[in-house]
Formats: sequence, structure tokens, C-alpha cells
Amino acid sequence: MKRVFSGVQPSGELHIGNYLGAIRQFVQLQDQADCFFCVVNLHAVTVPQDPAVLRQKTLEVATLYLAVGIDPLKATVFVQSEVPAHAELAWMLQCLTYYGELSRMTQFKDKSIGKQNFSVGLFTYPTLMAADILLYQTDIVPVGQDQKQHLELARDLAQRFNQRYGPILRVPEPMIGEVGAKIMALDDPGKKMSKSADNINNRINLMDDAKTVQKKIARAVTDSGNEVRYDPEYKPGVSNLMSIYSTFSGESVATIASRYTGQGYGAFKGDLAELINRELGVIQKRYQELKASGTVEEILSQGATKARQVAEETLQQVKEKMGFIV
Ligand code: AQP
Repeated sequence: MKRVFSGVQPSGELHIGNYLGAIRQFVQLQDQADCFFCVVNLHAVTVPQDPAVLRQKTLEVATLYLAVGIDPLKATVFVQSEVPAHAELAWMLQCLTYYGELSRMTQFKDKSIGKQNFSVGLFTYPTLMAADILLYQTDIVPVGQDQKQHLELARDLAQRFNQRYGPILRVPEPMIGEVGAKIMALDDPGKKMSKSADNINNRINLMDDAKTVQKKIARAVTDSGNEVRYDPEYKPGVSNLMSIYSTFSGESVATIASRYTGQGYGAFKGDLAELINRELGVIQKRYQELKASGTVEEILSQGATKARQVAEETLQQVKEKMGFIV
């Protein structure tokens, strides 16, 4: 059985970009592979976090994993900081990572630009992500397009380690969807939808109520003219909304375009909001049930026990190969 690993940071409210780009794939994969889905809280602290909020968001992300349909009987769900091997392997891999490689990471450039002080953790984040993946001898990593460069580093580090010390680490493959892999911001289709963007109209959160979704879609930046046509270069705003429609409905953008011929943006936006609300409504109901059940912490504790066993095995092999006394 193939091994799958992926994670989401509890760095804010999860949005439909996280859902369509990554989490929705997790649910499909759990029936075909041995899956590990992690709430990557060590990544979240690469930028300042309020401790109480971080704790709350960590539980929220785990609850959302379950609410979208991840079944703890099929997949291992856990919190990164509960498995110390992540930080240990990250250090060892940092000693194999070149400064130049990390300097080229576009996410680091985006997040550090214009800032006087940013943490060393923000710089070495991709190496921690490589450790997360390689610890579980992962075959497939379902992620959005923005993580492709980080995945390439994880592959390079696995190969570098194997060449230097012997074939221990499996070289992972990214799994990036054809549609939904890069959902753009509603207020600026030139940027990706992001949990940490200051403007809340940048994104639709998975926990947004129906009215908020309607308002955000109504306000979403569109382009001049009123033709619903997929043309990312000249109509980036409408094209982004069409991609969202397409990923939620499973219909092609051509089908969507022909449905709204001559109807303008209003009808299209109204239906899109309804489509999103139908799916989010189901997730939100399940979320409330899970929250009330009080079972999430126990599920995470069991997940961490299993994750520790698998991660420890790889870490021991790595330590032995690197010359540590084990
Ligand atoms: N806009 C997006 N479209 C498609 N996929 C996306 N992902 C993130 N944004 C989009 C995917 O969601 C997964 C979890 O992301 P993350 O928590 O690791 O952080 P991120 O990629 O940095 O996403 P955010 O939402 O922009 O968070 P912040 O603002 O905290 O950095 C990943 O698989 C990611 O590709």
C-alpha cells in the first residue's frame, strides 16, 4: 500500500483554497493508501502566534479534517509537536541543506519581503517540511501548487541523504490536482488565497456562514465586461471564480461558460455562492457534532501514538547511518 503524508498549518481560518487544493484529496486517498494527516503547528510558529489562539486553531484544524470526511479508522490524524522526531530529523536535514537552496524559496521571499526581522525558522521551514514527509517514508504528498517548490527540496534532500549515507529515505512524489491547485484571492486574483492575508475578503473560510459567503462572492473582484468566460490572462477574476465553481461542481469550465452565456456576472455569482454554501453547510454541521462529541483530543492522542512508532523507526535508521550512537 502506498504511504501518503500531508499537513496543514493552524495559522488561521482554513479556507476553500486549502480545501480544494489539498484537504479534499485527503478524503479520497484514505481509501487507497496508508495516510498520515498532520496539523503542522511547528510550522505555524515560524511567524508570531498567540499561544491561546494557536492551541484553539490546532484543535479546529483537526476537527475540520474529521468534518470533511477523514476517518480516523482509515487514516492517522495527529499534531506535529506530539511527535518529537519531526524536529530531530529537521535538524539533521538542515545540516544537508544548502543556504542557497533555502534563499531561493519563493514562499520565504513572499513572507519575509519588507520585514526587518523574521525568524530563522521561517527560512528553514522547507527543511522541516522535508522532515515531516521523509519520516513517514512517504510515496505521495497531496498539496496545492504553492508547495511544489518545497516538495522538490524534500526530494533533493532524500536523494542527497541516500547518496551520502545509503538508501534509507523514500523519495516522495507530489500530487497536485489539475483544477483547484491554486485558488486565487477574491480581492486580488494576482495573489493566492491565503489564511494569513490581512483582508478577510481575500478568502472564503470553511466556517463562513451562508450570508458571509454570498457577500464575499458578490464583492469578489471581476473584470471589465460581464461575460462569464474562462481566460486567466485577460479575465483573471472571473476565471478564478469559474475554477472554484468547477472544482465544487465537478463540471468543466466550458460547461459553466455555456450555461451563463448572456446572463452576466450576477446570476453566475449567485449560483456560485449557493454551490459553495451547500458543501460548506454539510462540513459545518459535522464540525459542530464533532465538537460537541468531545472525541477529537482522544483521536489525536491515538494518532500521535501511531505516528511516533512509524517516525521513530525512520529516525533510528537515519541516526545509525549518520554515526550517532543508537
Ligand atoms: N490558494 C490555495 N489554493 C490551493 N491550495 C492551497 N493551499 C494553500 N493555499 C492554497 C494548500 O493548502 C495546504 C495547506 O496549506 P498550509 O497550511 O501548509 O499553508 P500555506 O500553503 O502557506 O497556505 P495559506 O493558507 O496561504 O497559509 P498561510 O497564509 O498561513 O501561509 C497546502 O497543501 C497548500 O498547498
